[in-house]
Amino acid sequence: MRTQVAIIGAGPAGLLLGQLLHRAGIDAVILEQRSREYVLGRIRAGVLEPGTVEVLDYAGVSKRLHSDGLTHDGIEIGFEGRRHRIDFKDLIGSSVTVYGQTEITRDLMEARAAGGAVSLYEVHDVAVHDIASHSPKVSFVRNGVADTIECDFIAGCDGFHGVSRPSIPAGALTLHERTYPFGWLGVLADVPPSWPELIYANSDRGFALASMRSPTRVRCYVQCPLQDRIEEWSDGRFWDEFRRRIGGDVAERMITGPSIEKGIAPLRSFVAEPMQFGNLFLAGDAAHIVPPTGAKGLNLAASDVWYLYQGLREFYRERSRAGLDRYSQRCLGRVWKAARFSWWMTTQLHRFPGTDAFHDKIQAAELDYLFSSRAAQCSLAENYVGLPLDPRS
Ligand code: RFL
Ligand code: PHB
Repeated sequence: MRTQVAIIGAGPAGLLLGQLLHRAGIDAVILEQRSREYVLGRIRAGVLEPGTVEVLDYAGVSKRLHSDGLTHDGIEIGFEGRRHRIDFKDLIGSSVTVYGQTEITRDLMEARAAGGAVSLYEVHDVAVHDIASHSPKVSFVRNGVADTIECDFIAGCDGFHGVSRPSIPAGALTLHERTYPFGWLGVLADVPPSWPELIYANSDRGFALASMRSPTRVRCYVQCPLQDRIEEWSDGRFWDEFRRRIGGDVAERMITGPSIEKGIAPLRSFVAEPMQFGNLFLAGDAAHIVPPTGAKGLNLAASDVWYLYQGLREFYRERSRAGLDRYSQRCLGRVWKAARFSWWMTTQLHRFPGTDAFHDKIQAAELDYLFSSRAAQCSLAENYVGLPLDPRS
């Protein structure tokens, strides 16, 4: 089999790249180790920056996003029994869109099927070869039969645990990492949210996030110890803990219901530099992970893909490698700023085990400054809503 771009991974990064390339007449094959249903069953991101929405508009997959997505003009931050609103619209004249990653994935899968582009699901033993050459290859096994795709470029969109990043020779990559001493326990439930906007709460029992997917579906999280097992968290225990952390009128009026999904995710900051080697390009979680507190992971995947798409289009239209050669550099400026913001949100809003009173006082001072300074609020708003995709060109 031969294609122009072999894409490993059918998460949002791989599917979005496939869609952009398909519309530009560039041939691509997507290889995914899981089934379609499994990919659609993963509950993850929920907040889209306007820049991500623009890329999805450009890719022609935003019809449902515009009809079903919820526009949010701000967020609330809970601390010491009070909630403070950060009004994006007033501060920076912009907003975010609440629309689930699952729905974006579904929209992209449907567009790909309608366009007749090739996606191979449930492929195993995916391996990349000759990535430093002009004719890289991807080998894999499907239905017990070994096969190889020859291509011009490989896009490693296979997430943090994929095969692409580890295929780059040791020594060519620098890895930067921070882990956090807690995870997020998340619950999805079919009940209407009793909060109009997302609430990020730093309570003395730990962090909680009140989010949503639609007017009839909530997504809620609590910070939990890393060693907690999901079986220890009945729905009743989760809602009780969530209520205590969110507090106030929301705790009193909120409606709870049985969880339709429940999981614990560890928190990590990770960046691999550079994001390319030869003709292998990493995009999305394959190259970097941010803790979910800043809602940046999916948005970074979309901006990487946008830059990679531009580089590939330039190569096929103008036979110029200039955009591809600059790919990593273009991505990393934005990646590090999102890594900083996500680390900052995580640090300010969670309770860290084993810290002293000095740490707590500094955290309280930082939040007090945020609630009282328009400049600090503008900075949060600007980063949350998303830094421009391309400040220099
Ligand atoms: P994905 O989604 O992990 O997709 C990678 C795909 O590659 C496949 N794969 C392979 N395929 C073939 N061969 C192999 N060897 C393979 N190895 C892996 C996998 O099966 C998978 O289908 O990465 P991608 O596309 O880069 O997308 C990244 C986003 O999924 C991620 O950054 C976000 O979900 C992060 N995130 C959030 N991001 C936001 O922008 N806003 C949010 O509100 C937000 N909330 C979250 C989040 C992530 C969370 N978790 C669970 C980590 C909330 C949570 C709880
Ligand atoms: C979500 O709705 O899943 C969500 C929203 C905001 C975040 C993280 C997750 O910061």
